[in-house]
Amino acid sequence: PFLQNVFANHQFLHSTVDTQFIDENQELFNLKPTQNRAQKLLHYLGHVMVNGPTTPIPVKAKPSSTDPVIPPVTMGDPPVGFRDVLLRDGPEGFAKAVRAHQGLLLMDTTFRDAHQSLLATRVRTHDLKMISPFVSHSFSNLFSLENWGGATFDVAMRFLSECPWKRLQELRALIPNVPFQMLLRGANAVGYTNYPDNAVFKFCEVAKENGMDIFRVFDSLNYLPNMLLGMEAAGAAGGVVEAALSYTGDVSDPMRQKYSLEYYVKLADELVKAGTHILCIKDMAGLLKPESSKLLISALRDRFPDVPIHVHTHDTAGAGVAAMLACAEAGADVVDVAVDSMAGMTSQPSMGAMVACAKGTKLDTGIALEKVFDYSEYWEVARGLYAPFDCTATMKSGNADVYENEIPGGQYTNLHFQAHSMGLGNKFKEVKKAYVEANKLLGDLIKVTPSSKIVGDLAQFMVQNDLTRAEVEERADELSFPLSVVEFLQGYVGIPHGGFPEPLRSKVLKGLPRIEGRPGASLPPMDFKALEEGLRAAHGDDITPEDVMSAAMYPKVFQEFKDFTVFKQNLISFLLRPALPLYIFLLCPLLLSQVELERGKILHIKALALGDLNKAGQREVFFELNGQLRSVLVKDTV
Ligand code: 3PY
Ligand code: ZN
Repeated sequence: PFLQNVFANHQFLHSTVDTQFIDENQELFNLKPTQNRAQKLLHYLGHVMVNGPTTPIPVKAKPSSTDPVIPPVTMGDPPVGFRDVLLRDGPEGFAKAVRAHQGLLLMDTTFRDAHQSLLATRVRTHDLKMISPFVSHSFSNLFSLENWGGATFDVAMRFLSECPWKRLQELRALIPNVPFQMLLRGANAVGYTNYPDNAVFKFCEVAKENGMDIFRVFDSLNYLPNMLLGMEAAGAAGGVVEAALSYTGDVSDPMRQKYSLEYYVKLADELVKAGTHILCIKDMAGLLKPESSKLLISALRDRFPDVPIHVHTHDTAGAGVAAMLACAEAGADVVDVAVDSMAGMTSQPSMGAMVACAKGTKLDTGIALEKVFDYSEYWEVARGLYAPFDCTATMKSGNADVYENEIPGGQYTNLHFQAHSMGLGNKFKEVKKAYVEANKLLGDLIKVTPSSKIVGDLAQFMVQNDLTRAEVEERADELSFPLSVVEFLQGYVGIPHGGFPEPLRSKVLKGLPRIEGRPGASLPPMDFKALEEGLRAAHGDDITPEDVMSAAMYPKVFQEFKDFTVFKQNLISFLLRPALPLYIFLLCPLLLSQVELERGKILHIKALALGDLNKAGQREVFFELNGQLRSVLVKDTV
C-alpha cells in the first residue's frame, strides 16, 4: 500500500522529488488495509464458494419464492400500551399496573425465542420491521414483545451481517407503545461465558439507551451471585428487572426432589429480597405440566402476593397451552406465546390458541383473534423464506420425551439438526439418551445456555467414543474431556446446586486450578477506552458506543462483521427481492460485479474458477479483482 500511495501521489508524478518528499507527504503512510480487506473479501467469497454458507446447520430445502403480505395498519399513532405506563410510572409503577391488571397478559416471543428455536435464529431485521407497525397497532395490550438478546445478538453479526443495535433502534422507532423485552444471561450478558462486571453493567446501560425496557435475567445454574450481578446491572441501567428461576425436574414428582418446590420458593425469596420487579419462571425445556404448574405458581403466588409472575415455556411435548392455562389459573400474570405459525414444537405455545382458550373467561387477554390470524399469515409466508434453516425440514413433531431428557427448546432443535446433517438421523434417540446420562454424570444440572451446551458436549463425546456413564466415571482420570466440561468443573460457569460431582471433578481436574465463588469477581475490569481506541485504529472513526459493546461481547465476530459489513450491505442492493435470505446471494458471487468496500472505494470482482482439491485438502479459487488475476487458497471442509 505504501508504494501504491507513492505512485498515486500527485507531486511524485508531476515533479522531480528527493526523499524529503516522503517526510512532507505523511499521507503516504496511510496504510489502511484496503489491499488486505480486498484479499480478506476474496477469502470470504472463496470460502463460501468452496464450503457453502457459513452456517452450522444448512439443509437442502429451498427458500420459498413468495413474499409475505403485510396486513393493513390503521392510520395515525398506535394505541397507548404498557410502555406508556412504564415511561410514565417507572419500573415499580409498571409492575404494580401489571399486577393490578384484570385478565391474562401475554408476551409475544415471535421476534426472538420463536425463531431462535425454530429457524436457527436467522430472521432478519427486514422481516421484523415489515410487520412492526402492525404489531404496534394491533397488539398494544401485550405485556411485552421479546425481540432481543439470547442468541439473536451474536447471530445477527455472525450470520446475518447485521448490527444487533441497529435492529433494536429500528424496531423501537416502529413500536413505541409495547415494552421491549430481552434475555440477559446474567453474568454472561449475551455471551456464553462470564464477562467482567463492568462489561455487564455497560451492556445493560447501552441496551436501555437504545430502547430496551425489560431485562429477563437468568443464570444457567441458578447460581445466585451470577443472577444478582445481572439484576443489579439491569436495575442500575433503569430497566425493568425480571429475575428468572430456570425450571428443571418436576415439582409434582416426589421421586425427583433435587429441584423441589422448596428449592424454587427459597430461590424466589432471594430474588424478591434483591428487589426484582417481576418474578419469572423460565421453563426453557417445556417441562411444566398442568399439575406442576399449579403447585409451583400457587406456592409463589401465596408467598409473593404483590410481585407479578411471568411464565416462560416451550411446547416441545405439546402440553404448552394446557400448562400455561394452569399457570394463569394459579395466579400467573403473564405467559409467553408465539404467533401460531411460529409456535408449537420447540417454540412457545400458540398465541391464537391461548387467546381463544382465555376468551370470555376471567383470563380474557383482550386481544382480537382476527388480528392474530393476520399476524400468523404474515409469519407463515415469511417463515418460508427461511426454509433452509427451518427445523421442520427434518423434525416433524414435538416429543414428550423432553420430560425425560430435559433438553431446552433451542438445543433440542440444534441436536436434531446435527444428528440429521451428520447422516445420523436415526441416532437422535441415542444422542438424547446420552444427554440424560451426561446430565447425571455432571450431578443433574439446571440446563440452559451455557450449562446445556456443557451437557450436550459431554453427551456428544460419549456417543462419539461409545462410552457409557459407568465407563466415563471409571476412566475419568485418563479421558480427554471437552474443554467446556473441564472448565465447568473448574468453576468457570458458577457453582451448581448441590455442588460439583465428586469424585468425577477431582479425577478430571487433577492439578488444574479451581475458581472459588463467582467467576466474574476475579476478572479485571474491561478497559473500554483502550478497546474503543483499538477499534478506531482498526476500523476508522465512525465507531459508536454500541460498536464498542459488540466488540466487548464478541471481539472476533465483531471484527469480521465490521470488515465485511459495507460489502455485505452492498450485496443486499444486488438482491432482486430484498426478502430473500442473504446467504443465497453469498452462494452466487458470480452475480457480483462491483463492491463498494467503503464509500468511494469500489472493487470490481469477478469469480473465475474453482481449482481441484490439492493434497492439503485445499482448493484454489480464482478471481479477477480490478482487472487483475488473483487467487486464494481455501480449505475444503465439505
Ligand atoms: C438463550 O440463552 O438464548 C436461551 O434462549 C435460553 O433459554
Ligand atoms: Zn426459551
